[in-house]
Order: sequence, then C-alpha cells, then structure tokens
Amino acid sequence: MRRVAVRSLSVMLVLVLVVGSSFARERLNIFNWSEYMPDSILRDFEAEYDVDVVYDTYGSNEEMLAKLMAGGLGQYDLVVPSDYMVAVMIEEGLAEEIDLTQIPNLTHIDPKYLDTPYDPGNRFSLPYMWGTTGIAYNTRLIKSPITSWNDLWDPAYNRRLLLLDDSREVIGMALQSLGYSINETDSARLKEAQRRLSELAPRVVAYDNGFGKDLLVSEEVWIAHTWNGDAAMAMEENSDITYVLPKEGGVTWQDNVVIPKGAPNVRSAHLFINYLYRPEVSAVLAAEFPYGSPNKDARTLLPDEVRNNPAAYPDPEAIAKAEWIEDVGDATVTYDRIYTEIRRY
Ligand code: SPD
Repeated sequence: MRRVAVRSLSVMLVLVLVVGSSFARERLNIFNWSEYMPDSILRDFEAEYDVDVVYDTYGSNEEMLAKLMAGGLGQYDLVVPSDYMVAVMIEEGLAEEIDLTQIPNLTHIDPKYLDTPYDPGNRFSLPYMWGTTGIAYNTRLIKSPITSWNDLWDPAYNRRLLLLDDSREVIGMALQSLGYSINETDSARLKEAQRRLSELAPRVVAYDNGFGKDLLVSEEVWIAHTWNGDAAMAMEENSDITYVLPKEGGVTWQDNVVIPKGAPNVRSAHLFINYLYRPEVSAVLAAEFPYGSPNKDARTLLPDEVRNNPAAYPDPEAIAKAEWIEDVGDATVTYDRIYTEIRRY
C-alpha cells in the first residue's frame, strides 16, 4: 500500500517537473552601458517573446570586463563593448560566435558598420550604436568658441568642468592635447599625460558617464568632456549648449552587441538582437538616446530634430580626424595605474 503511494507521488513529481519546465519562461540577462536602453524596448520584447529580461548596467568597458572576469561569465547573455573591447574579448576567448542566419533583420544595418577591423566578418559582434567623444559647452556662459582639448585647462573653468569616468577616454584626451595618439604606449608620453591630468584634477567637479548631462543642463557645469549622445540630450533641454570635436581630432567609436562565453540563453540573445534591428525598434532606441544608429531604415523614422542634430549625426568631414581607441596590450596596466592615481587627486 505504502509502495503504491510512494510510486504515485514520484510520478506526480516527475509530471510537475516536466510540465513546469516546458512552461518556464526563458530569460535574457543583458549587461549594458547606463543610459543606453529605453525600458519600453525591454518590456515589449518580454511581452512578444515570453522572455523575462534581467537588465544590469555599467559605466565603462573596463568595468564590464572586470565583472565578466569576476564571475559574470555564464551569467550574462548580452554585453555591449566598444570596438577595442570587442578585440580584447575575442582575443581572450570571452565571446560566443553569433549565428548570423538567426538575424534576418541584419538587412536593415548599413554595411559601413559591419565587417569591422576588430571583428572581420562579424563572427562575434554586431553594431549597437556609434558616436564620438568631444566637448559640450554652454555658449552663453563661455563666450569664446571652444576649439581644442587644451581649452579644458583654462582656469576660468575651475570647478565648472566635467570629465568622463573612463580611463582610456580621459588619458586619451590628455595625450591628444599634447599632440600624441590616444593609443600611445610610450611610458614617457604617458607620464606627461598623467602630469597634465594631475594639473587639471583639482578643477574637475565630477567624473561621470551618464548623469553629467544634468549638470550641464542645470548650468552647474559649463564645459564637459563627453560622449555625443549625452551632449545631444543636454542640447534638447538647454539651447545654449553646443557640442564640438576638438581640432586635435577627438574620438570616434562603435559599441556592439556580443554574446559572452557560456551565456545561458543564447537563443534569447539572438532573438533580442534580431528584434532590436527592426527599424521601428532601432528608431525608439536612437530617438531616446541620440547616438548614431547603424540601422539605415530606422534613420528615416527619426524625428527631424534628432536626425538633423549634428552632435548625433556629424558630417563625415567633421569626424575625419577623430581617432579610434585600440587595444594597447601590455600598456593597459599602465593606463589602469595612471587612472587610479589621477582619481585620487
Ligand atoms: N550612455 C551610453 C554611453 C555609451 C558610450 N560608449 C562609448 C564608449 C567609447 N569609448
């Protein structure tokens, strides 16, 4: 009698497990830059595909990599590294191959953002958004036009100055101000950049990657080393703000979706990339976060004020001198050390 009861209990347990697992919703764990994804895109994707999205953010490529290496592998399904960080991830074996046959909406992507030098053939990465790094400033509070990174050192902007919180961007900016490349590996030149940044440090109000634009809008900050999308958002709220690339060149970059090694939900990751590439979805992204959209069919759907904003879509000649950040190999350790020291000043 007791044996019969135990057997039917086990049958029920197996049934519960089988039925339960076939109805369990899939998940998608996204790890992205802060201020870079409209909530509506995530909610609409969840509803349409019956997938639960778990969303987490970071402020820099280095922060993302550190978290992946410290237990994040096997936890995230999609990350959004910039160009040089895609190269690092591929080199370190941290990226899964993307099955391009599962991304039919790739046809909407402008080929100029595909087949990149850091990932030929897009085996491991696909474009998310692209942009530049330059200077945003308030033209009512700063009368003479800003043209150079060196203008950031003008003592008139003492405690009115904002810098990005990003080792490669900040050190790269100081290197370019000295006439060097942002990818410099010579230790004497890196030391020079460090000295120059230590001069600037007491005048910096904050190092910030997302919410600094609010300080520009409220006019607590007059001038900012910033990404173009943050500048474009600030310009929408305060018409005295403008954005320029410095005469030294500035930076151009492309962020990309990558499926990290060991991702638990590779199917959902592919579904999401393909969903994001629908022109109407890419347009929601590029309208809320006005960086450059690689989706050629989304651009026609953007409101005029976004499509015609030169901060978001600069003329090709305006970015002709801008440099790409590249992997500096062993010199990365020196960059990290210098940045830690600068942030202590
Ligand atoms: N708020 C999102 C900002 C994304 C900037 N990514 C580009 C980094 C280039 N070094």
